[in-house]
Amino acid sequence: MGGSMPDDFERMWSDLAPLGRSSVSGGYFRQPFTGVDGELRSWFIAQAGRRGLAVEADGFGNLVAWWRPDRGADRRGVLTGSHLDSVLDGGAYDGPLGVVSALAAVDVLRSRGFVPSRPIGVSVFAEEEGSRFGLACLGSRLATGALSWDAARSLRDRDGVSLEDALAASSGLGLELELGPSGGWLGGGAAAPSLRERVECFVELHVEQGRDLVDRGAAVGVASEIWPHGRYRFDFTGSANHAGTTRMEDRRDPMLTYAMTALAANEQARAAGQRATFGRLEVAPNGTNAIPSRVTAWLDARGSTDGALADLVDAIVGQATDRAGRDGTSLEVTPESVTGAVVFDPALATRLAADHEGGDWPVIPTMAGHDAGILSAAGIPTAMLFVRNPTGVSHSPEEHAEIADCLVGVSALADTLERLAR
Ligand code: HGY
Ligand code: MN
Ligand code: MN
Repeated sequence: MGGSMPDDFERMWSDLAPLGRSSVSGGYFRQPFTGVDGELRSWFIAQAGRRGLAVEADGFGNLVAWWRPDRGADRRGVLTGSHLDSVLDGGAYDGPLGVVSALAAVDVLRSRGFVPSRPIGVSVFAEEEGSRFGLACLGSRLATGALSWDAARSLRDRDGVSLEDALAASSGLGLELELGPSGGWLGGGAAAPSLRERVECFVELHVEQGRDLVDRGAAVGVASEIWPHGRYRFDFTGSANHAGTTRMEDRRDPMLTYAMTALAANEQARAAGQRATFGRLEVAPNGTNAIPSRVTAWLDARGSTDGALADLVDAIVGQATDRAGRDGTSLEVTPESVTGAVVFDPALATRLAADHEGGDWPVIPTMAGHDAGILSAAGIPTAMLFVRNPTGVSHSPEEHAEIADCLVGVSALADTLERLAR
């Protein structure tokens, strides 16, 4: 153990509360490789130190704090944890709840006198939301090899800063990161064992991002699957012109094509029982008294199956293309990331959900993406626990979980780790 007593759940939660919080909206801006990210990482490293956990970094921004038992330290570990970054103006729980709960679960296990027979790691994956570099689960994709460093290094944020430069600059934030990613994972470079070789299984605890657990009257649940989802950039190009002097019939206005496409996306998704959202827009030149020359919009689409997702996107692109023809504009669509269906290990989900005081935990699907989906797709047996969210609101300052439910979640995670690391 480190020199001082570890903080409990509520203390850790209140430590994190001010970090990256907007005084205007009350929401969080915790973008990766920024000053606030450095504060979040320093906090995590300090918490790991208080528990005597050994922190490893991998040069991609991912961290793991290991509880290594005297016997079994060489065995593959049970990994838990989540992420500390947020969407723009996000809630407090999406990500941090999984990290704080994991540290608190280690404390619970120790207070029970439990000694694991294999290492237990608490992970923090970088840029899960893709809020800065556009690609969700960036850290876990790099850690598993789902994305190569060569493909990732030149990703750019909205100010044109590359991922490579952002990572290099983060050394000035007091982060204990190894720089110069080499494809190895967690501190060893290219010759290090891969994630799959070091990790037996992964469990991510997460705030629920819908109301399924509320409807079922359950404080915690287990994930069955993640819907396929993707991000698609729509570049609508037209012709800039004067807002007053250009006759309506002479215009080539990309905003019109975009507007109709947003309506079409909503209509198509409703009709098919799927999800489609345009939540980000860039307009050039973005002047009040000029017809825009270009509108760039990002579609987030999610479907119940890979085929349903492909059909949904095809239908939206088809309507957008027709409309562009009528508006005299042009459209280019670029899929920026498409993530296939993830079905979590059903035997593991059933095992973790069964035989609890008060009955089995519900096993439910989610339409949100997670690092757990990336690790599962990499062949690592993976499970997720969800904690009830009273309103189901997420990716918003309104996101919430009651403290009593969070503590049930900590205890559920401790039980789960005990089953896996016994
Ligand atoms: O966007 C998502 O589904 C996730 O919350 N990152
Ligand atoms: Mn999220
Ligand atoms: Mn999340």
